[in-house]
Amino acid sequence: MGNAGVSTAGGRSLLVVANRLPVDRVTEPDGTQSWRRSPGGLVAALEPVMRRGGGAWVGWSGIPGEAPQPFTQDGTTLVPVSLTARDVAEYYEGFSNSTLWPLYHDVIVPAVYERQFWDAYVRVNRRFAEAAAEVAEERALVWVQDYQLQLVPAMLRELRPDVRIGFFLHIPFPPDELFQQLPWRTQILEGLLGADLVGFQRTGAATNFIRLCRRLLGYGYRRDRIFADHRVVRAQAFPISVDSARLSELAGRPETMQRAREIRAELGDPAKLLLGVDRLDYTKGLRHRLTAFDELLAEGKIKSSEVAFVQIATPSRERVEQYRVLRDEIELQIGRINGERSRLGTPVVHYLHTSYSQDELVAMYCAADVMVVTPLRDGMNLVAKEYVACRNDRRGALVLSEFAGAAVELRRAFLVNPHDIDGLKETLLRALRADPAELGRRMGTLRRHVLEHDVNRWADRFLDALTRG
Ligand code: GDG
Repeated sequence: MGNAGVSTAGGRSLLVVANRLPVDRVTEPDGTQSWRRSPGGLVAALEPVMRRGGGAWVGWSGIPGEAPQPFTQDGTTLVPVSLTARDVAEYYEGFSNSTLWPLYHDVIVPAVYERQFWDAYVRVNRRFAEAAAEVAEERALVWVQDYQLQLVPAMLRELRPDVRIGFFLHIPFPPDELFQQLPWRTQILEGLLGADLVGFQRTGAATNFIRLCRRLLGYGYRRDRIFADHRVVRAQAFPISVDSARLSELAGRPETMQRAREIRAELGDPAKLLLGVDRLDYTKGLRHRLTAFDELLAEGKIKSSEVAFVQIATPSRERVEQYRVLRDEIELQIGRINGERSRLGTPVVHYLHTSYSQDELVAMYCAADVMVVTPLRDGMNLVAKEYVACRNDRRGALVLSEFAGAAVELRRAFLVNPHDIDGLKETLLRALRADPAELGRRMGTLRRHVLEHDVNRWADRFLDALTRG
């Protein structure tokens, strides 16, 4: 086995193929350039898996133009794939984030169907498949990630019939009526069926996929097995999670607890602190939670002298039109709330359009009384699980949308339908007013689940299933 592989069950090496490499290029104050681990759901989830043994990872560096040579970082061999500025506009911002992302999230905003975007998607998927085919070791396990690369499994199988291919979709897989809108629907299904194992966050998504293969391609199935010509493809749920033990340990450090106290003090020691942490994305239900919070203030059910709302909105996909529109809307809404409800020197909503270190994020989780997670649709939502993992004190309330994949497991959260603003207000109030005994019982149950079902278990389950065949 070469140094690009990690030994897994069955002695096969592991190769991850994802849109992005798990690092960002950064320029230090002295002008030197280096790579730093990037934020975001997928990297957060896979980093500990790779750290365990040093595998190889094929992906884009995040910078358009010629790809750097392969290099090694923290024991992982990183193999950059090049994207031109046009590829970024058409494959990434176009087909991935203006077509697939809205379509797979219940068309919260309209999906764009543009033939040029599709052509770019095919072209770039082929480039990833070729790069993977070139570096995968003999009989390797190749784990393809997410909606940007749904054609890679079939393309890779053509080039390298010896490897075993797994695919994991981090976002929802839509029901029949929505998926059928896609002009390239059969090609996407055929692309995914190149895998031996197709993993989803929820059972319902796997069922949607199996039914579509039946309806559009005529393939029979039995339970989670699809009979695709001469091959059997399994479609199953593998709910992703977080590195719970590591987060819990970080949260327990004296310096984290001290920082959590400082954060509260900097906010004027509010009686109750509410927190939202999201990429600035229209799927995350920011507008709904802000509306509910605003109305509670307007009605005097909560007082601006007693509460503070911190919303961290990490910049995301800023060149996609719908994200620009969203940013304007959210900033207008927050400006209005603060204009009408704040007191001199203490805004009631603290809006931070920036990215934080994980240490600071964990301190925020520890400082917050109510974690507000209200997506309109979300594959899983790691923020909800991170909050639970950090609450060693069993305090804190998790308000969680029924439309996040995480709601399937976190039944003892304060579950809510974010479209129902009255229901959301009532749930926020219940979470704010719950007594410590109730919060402790709820959080205890949530913690048992998240600590046991962590990201290592997720990866092990997926890779075991892939290895077993
Ligand atoms: C996709 C799916 C699925 C956020 N701000 C900062 C920061 N983050 C980290 C969080 C969390 C991650 O980013 C966000 O993950 P989510 O799961 O909440 O959401 P998506 O980015 O939409 O992820 C999602 C996920 O993939 C995994 O499968 O759960 O459904 O949409 O880890 O902590 N991290 C740091 N600074 C920030 O400012 N360091």
